[in-house]
Amino acid sequence: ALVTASTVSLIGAPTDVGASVRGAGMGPDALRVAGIVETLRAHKLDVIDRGNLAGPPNPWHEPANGVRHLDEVVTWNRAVFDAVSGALGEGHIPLLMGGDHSLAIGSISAIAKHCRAMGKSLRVLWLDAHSDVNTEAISPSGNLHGMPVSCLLGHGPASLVGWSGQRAALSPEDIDFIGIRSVDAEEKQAIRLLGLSVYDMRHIDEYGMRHTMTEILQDLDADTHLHVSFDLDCLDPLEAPGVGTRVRGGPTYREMQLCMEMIADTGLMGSLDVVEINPALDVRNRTAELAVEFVQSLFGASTLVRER
Ligand code: Z70
Ligand code: MN
Ligand code: MN
Ligand code: MN
Repeated sequence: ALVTASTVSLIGAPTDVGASVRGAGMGPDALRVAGIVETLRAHKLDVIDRGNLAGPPNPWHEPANGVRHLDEVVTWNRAVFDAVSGALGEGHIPLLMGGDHSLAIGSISAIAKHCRAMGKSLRVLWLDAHSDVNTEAISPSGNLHGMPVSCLLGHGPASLVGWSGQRAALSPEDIDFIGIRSVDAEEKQAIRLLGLSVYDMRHIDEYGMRHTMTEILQDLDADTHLHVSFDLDCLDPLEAPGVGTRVRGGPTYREMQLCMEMIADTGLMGSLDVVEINPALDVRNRTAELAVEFVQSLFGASTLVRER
């Protein structure tokens, strides 16, 4: 493996407060049952499972002022922020096991703060069927798992913005989206206005995963901290049925393996979110098992049988 640090800290955040489909809170244990700890250890990584964070239950309310469960999402993200900061402070690679994708607000805010302190630049790869760039003003659902990117860019509910120590944890050029195919109407305008780099399924269909990833990864340098935010609904639901929002037409198993292997080849991945696995909707834990396979590849367990 080319990763710089060799200790992975697993952080479980068992909640679905940012979603309107329940079940993503069981994601951390589904990943453990699928063998995430043993699999990473087999690849000579030190793994510390820090267990699950504690937080409020899902109150199951309707949205208020454009957002559902704001207080609960804030509380969960505070716990995630602290745990991810702690792992980074020890020189570990934090691996956040969600939980829904709103938890990326806490994890990426902590990572952005750490990168600024270390003088590193941060690049985020957002692997998702959705772009998650809604705000409370434009979201059709009020679900905060559709808004984490906006919060990280400095637009969103005040209590979820500014955690990295600056209004915006990320600038639009710091993030690349991969696999996108479901974007709400006003969200599209936001993407254009912000000038975000969206490598949607149309792009992957036309240019292929290899060309797409080559383009995304070409301008990384040795001082870049690469963060991967992996929403399992990025994959085609034929491969990964255990997600709250299935959107057909996603990357195949092979395309996603290549994506992960090309990320691993950079040797720059310093942190990872694995989110939106919904065991209640899965088939025999298939989606968590698939996630473990892709995490292995991200950590350099190439499926290659010959040297290139
Ligand atoms: C929609 C919204 C979303 C995940 C659904 C969907 C967002 N754009 N994200 N499932 N992971 O409600 O904002
Ligand atoms: Mn998402
Ligand atoms: Mn998604
Ligand atoms: Mn870019």
